[in-house]
Amino acid sequence: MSRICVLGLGYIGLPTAAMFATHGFEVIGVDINGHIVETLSNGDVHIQEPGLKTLVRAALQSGNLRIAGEPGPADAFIIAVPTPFERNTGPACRSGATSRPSADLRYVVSAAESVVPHLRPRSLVVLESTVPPRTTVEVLLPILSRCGLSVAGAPGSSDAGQILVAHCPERVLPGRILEELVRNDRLVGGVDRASAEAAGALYASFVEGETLLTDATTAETVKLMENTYRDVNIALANEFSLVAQRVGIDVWQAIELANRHPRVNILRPGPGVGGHCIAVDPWFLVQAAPDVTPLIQVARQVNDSMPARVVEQVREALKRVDRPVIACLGLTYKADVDDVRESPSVQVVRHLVEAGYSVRAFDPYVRHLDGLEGVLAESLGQALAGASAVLVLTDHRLFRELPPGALEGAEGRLVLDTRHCLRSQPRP
Ligand code: SAJ
Repeated sequence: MSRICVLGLGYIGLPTAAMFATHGFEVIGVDINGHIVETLSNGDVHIQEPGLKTLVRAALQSGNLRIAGEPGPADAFIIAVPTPFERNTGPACRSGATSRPSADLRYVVSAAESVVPHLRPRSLVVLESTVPPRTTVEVLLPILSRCGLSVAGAPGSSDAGQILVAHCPERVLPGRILEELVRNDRLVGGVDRASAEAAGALYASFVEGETLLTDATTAETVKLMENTYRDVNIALANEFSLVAQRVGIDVWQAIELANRHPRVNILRPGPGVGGHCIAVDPWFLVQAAPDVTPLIQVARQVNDSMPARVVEQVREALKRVDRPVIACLGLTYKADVDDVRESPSVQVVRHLVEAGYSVRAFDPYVRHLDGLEGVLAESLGQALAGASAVLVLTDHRLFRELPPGALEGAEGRLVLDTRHCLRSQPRP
């Protein structure tokens, strides 16, 4: 197997394409977004991720990575396109019932359709996108079957399918993608044994962790379980922070003390959960079994309610300040990434603006944000000038490393640190 076509050159597809290209494969990297194709073809990289630019440039310069707007012939096709979620706006929701978002598979479907004409006997198709359980079997296989060859695992196909199919979910942490792509164990869910073995062998070309072979539906579910586990645990930390406020204790000290128990490891409370994974994936499990997942659904609601809680805290803290100007620091969903998808920090800023506060927001990784152009400051200094209060929303290194007291300044501004990330003043 020497030629690979990677569909979707985003946070996962691009590093994966570059990784294969620097491990001896001939790779066609495909994206339907003309701007991304053009940027990459010029040797620039549209994603901020440590080491990625260097890796992509090395892959392009080696001649092993070619960027294209549509797929071409290859031995393996890797689908790494986004799976957004759509909020249910049906009659039940309009009547006030709880809306349960579900997966929007349109990009997965069109990527799968685009590879059909290129399938040949022994082609391997790998779905990396995070999807609800049974998507590989119930959505992907029927599309691939249109190629006219027998597809492994598809109803009516012979035992030995001519087209091999697997789901190999990505599990890498934004900010550490390249390291985790290589070091993490890799889940490989085949629609049959031959598919799992072929996909496992492909990833073993660069994965140093173990390749764990299973079936496609188990791999889909495991990926969702991992992110749901984290979401529920963050919700618990957030709920503890609300209890702590109510009983008048410092939640950070309380968590530190509780975590001294050998079997307790409470995560960090904050302004909520963002990003395109943890804030989304639990809904894909709920979608599969809504009546048996009350805990998962409530955890999502707890985390989604956190931006509004932060706004309540700000309102309470500033109620005696006349016409306050608030400097909001950090807009991305977590530290030192450039991703604002589902970011609770952005939601807090939007709520504050809607509530009529005068806001100046600064994030070293964000230069533009739809609808918030008027509040974006170009520098930390510009955000702080004239501010009566500072709200820290994302724990970027730039803010973590500020000297104690830097944000209070000579003016003695009120500082609310939702991430507990600032260096504290030495105690007198
Ligand atoms: N967060 C907290 N408290 C914490 C930890 C995180 O409030 O103690 C918040 C973060 O600020 C952020 C959100 O949760 O808003 C998610 O951040 P994260 O660093 O926990 O995770 P992601 O979304 O960047 O990446 C996750 C990872 N999954 C797990 O750790 C189980 C990663 O391994 C997955 O590959 C990725 O989702 C994905 O693509 O699915």
